[in-house]
Amino acid sequence: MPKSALITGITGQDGSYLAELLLEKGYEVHGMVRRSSTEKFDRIEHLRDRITLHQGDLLDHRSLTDALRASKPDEIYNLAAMSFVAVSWIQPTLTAEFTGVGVTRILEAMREVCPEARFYQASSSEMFGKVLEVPQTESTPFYPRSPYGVAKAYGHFITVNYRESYNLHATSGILFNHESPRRGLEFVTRKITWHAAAIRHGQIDELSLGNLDAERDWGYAKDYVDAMWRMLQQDKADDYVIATGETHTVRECVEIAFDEAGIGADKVDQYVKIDPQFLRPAEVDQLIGSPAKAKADLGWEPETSFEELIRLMTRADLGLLKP
Ligand code: NDP
Ligand code: GDR
Repeated sequence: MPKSALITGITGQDGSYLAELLLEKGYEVHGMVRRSSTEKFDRIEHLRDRITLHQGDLLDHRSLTDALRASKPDEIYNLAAMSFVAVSWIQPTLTAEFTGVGVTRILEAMREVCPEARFYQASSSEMFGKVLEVPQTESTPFYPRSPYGVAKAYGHFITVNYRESYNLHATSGILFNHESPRRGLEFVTRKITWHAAAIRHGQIDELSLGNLDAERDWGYAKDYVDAMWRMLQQDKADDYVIATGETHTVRECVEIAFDEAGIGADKVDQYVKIDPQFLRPAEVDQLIGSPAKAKADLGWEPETSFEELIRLMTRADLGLLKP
């Protein structure tokens, strides 16, 4: 019998790569999608005839139990969330509902329908926020700096609590930023690579950004979904940091993208305008994760460097926008 997996957030960046990985491994793949007046399934269009989709929403308990009953999963990957940090200040309560309490709803549904399944929670380096230790590990205390980070900290602790209270196989993956050509255009790396390509093709002549000095530990989404799968293959559920252990600035990202696009790494100040609307009410400090435990226990290591990542994203956008 092939294993069955249910992915919430299958239409997102990570959901689409994880679905591909699980299909390659012979899984029966189910995805939960929410109803919309216009279907936006671009990232999974190429997989549509190989996966089964179930209507559901993290706000609706009944739809969660129905999706679990129908998919009978051995593994549940809870990737659905309001995932854009900047919007969490604009919709703080909704973010808490989806990204925080939504985790309790799906854990409760799992307890009711399939308590023997294995559960993965998509936790985030945003929980570290105001950094108390560098690099950050599984035992670094949290000090979130956005409503999103606060909601994710709730999601993390409820996952740990259900593991300890009900002996569920519930794992929290604390993933640092990970990007790809499928990244949403509102996130900074993809915004940069898309604009670099559009500037190169003569379609626009400006890129508006916020804090160029912000630093992140950026990896490749394809590498990171492999870590999610590895976590659920462990006999014991646990928490794992997934990161590269390196940090880079937004400015470096622009320089690499401009170089790859043939604009020139030295042309940042010519094209980039600082727009205060992209500054955040509170910024996180220096995020650098230690993947040491993931390497030791899961045999996982990042395979794609930051520079390779930004170059491959830029090439993808150059192709996409080619006139
Ligand atoms: P995306 O924003 O690309 O995808 C989010 C997914 O969640 C989409 O499929 C979206 O559906 C779905 N979703 C949102 N709200 C609901 C809801 N109420 N009910 C059901 N589905 C919902 O995010 P990523 O793929 O980048 O991230 C996946 C997860 O990992 C998220 O939880 C994110 O917070 C977390 N994470 C991401 C990191 C990263 O760097 N990418 C790092 C650390 C954690 P729809 O298409 O309908 O909008
Ligand atoms: P982040 O990603 O908030 O870390 O959350 P994002 O790409 O939005 O921001 C990264 C850094 O870049 C700075 N920045 C800008 N950001 C955006 N979006 N737009 C800009 O114009 C801009 N200019 C500078 C930001 O201030 C920030 O410092 C991502 C999401 O995927 C979360 O879901 C996930 O949990 C975390 O990564 C880990």
